[in-house]
Amino acid sequence: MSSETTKSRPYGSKSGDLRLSEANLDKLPDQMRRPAYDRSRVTPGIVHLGIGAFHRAHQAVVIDDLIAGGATEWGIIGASLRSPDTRDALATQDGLYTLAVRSGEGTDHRIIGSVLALEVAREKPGHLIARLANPATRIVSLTVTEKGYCHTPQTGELDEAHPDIVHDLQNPGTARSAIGLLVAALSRRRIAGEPPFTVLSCDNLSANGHTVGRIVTQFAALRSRNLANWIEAEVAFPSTMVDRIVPETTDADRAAVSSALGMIDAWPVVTEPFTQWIVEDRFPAGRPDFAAAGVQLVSDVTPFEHMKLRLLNASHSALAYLGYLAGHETIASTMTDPHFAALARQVMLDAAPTLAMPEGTDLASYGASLLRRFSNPALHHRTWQIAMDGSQKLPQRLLATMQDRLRLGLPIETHALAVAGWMRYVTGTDEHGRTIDVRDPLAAKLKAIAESAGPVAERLAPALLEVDGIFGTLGADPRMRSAVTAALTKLFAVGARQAVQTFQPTSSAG
Ligand code: CS2
Repeated sequence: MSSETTKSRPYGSKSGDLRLSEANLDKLPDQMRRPAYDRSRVTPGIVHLGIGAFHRAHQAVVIDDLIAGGATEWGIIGASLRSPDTRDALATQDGLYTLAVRSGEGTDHRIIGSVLALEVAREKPGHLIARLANPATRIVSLTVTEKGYCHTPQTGELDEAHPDIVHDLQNPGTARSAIGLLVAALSRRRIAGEPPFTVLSCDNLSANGHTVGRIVTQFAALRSRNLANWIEAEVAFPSTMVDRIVPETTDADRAAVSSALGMIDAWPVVTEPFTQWIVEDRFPAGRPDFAAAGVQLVSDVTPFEHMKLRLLNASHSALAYLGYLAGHETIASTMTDPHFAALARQVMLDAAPTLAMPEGTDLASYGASLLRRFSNPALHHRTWQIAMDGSQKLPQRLLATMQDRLRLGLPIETHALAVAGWMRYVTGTDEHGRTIDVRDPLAAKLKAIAESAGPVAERLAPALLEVDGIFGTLGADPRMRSAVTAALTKLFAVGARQAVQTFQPTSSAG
């Protein structure tokens, strides 16, 4: 979700170009919305780790609204873990950037002012740890993507062999991972006798709050049992469900936004009109009045999180792998093929019986709205972008549903086709023999498996299903093996387009 993988190219660096900044706000077109508050009076209360496009189009917008309503003690310090690109682009803009909301009706531009300063952990980890340890920081939120949690996706446990974890255990003062940074700062708070901050994960992990809580505590226990006990007793890790589709910003977006502004914005964010944030209300260190900005506060976010992961993200991933293989560059383009739209819908229908939603939840209209959002022609959301990091995404998006459906005695062909799409994709060669740029922490391992199995479904499917960190015990289930092997056989035989076009869900799909 964070755009740490996005490479910003020098943009608008010609001298003489007017640049978005505090001083130039009054030179923007009159009607353009901008911070309706005095930014110099805003103080930081939140440090956000992973200041990519998603955070800037989602949480930072909510905070911008709240500050405008008077919550001036909740400004954001944004940190990237590794890449200096966002900091470099926004520092000269005083942290200001444009939110461009696109739909079929056009684009709405708004300047966001809630990000007060930016940091890069890798450059000055000590500085960032000191910020986190400062009692003024009451919430530390995260969008570091699934792989940023240094865990085993299938189990949700800390991956103790992860190179960043090994590094951070040996060098707590120069931690690299989000987990190492959080624990270094929490340890300082404890030693100083200060109350901790609340940790707010905003990534698409199952039970994201519980998961990050577990990983942080496991990491802390490797440093000191007392520290781990203190974290367990004192630190709140509310779970959240976050939703907004935010494609990577392209140079064309930069140019279009800058032309609307009449000045350069080196890194605007582009998104859809829809936005949703559901948060568990556990903030012992205080929180802004989220509800005033439309955030839903609940006591248990699990059902909403499952609904989103299993309907939105699951069908997104299915469209991404199969759409990419069928030659579609974007989700909107994939959705123009009615068979792909039908498949996305079927992924959602099949997930429905595995959900336990609160009374009154209308899953059918939720699903229909997702299909409309995916079809938004104004968003250039690349299938390749969503296909990234499949090893970290599959368990909570697709596999959990398959597990539940098998338990309920229901067929799993629809999801098996999506998983087979991922398998075909990670071979690294497309249907025309061209290389696929597979981005995944396990890419090398997956490629080696694909090379030794060859393009033979009966060998490749079982070999990939044995990757324990992804599939766990589900990989050994004969029903799983046969459904995925059958789908992969078809993909190799007729290609993704035809496999989707001829796909018939079993009638008792639930
Ligand atoms: C997408 C998500 O990149 C992906 O894997 O499925 O980022 C998706 O766009 C968001 O979760 C929507 O809220």
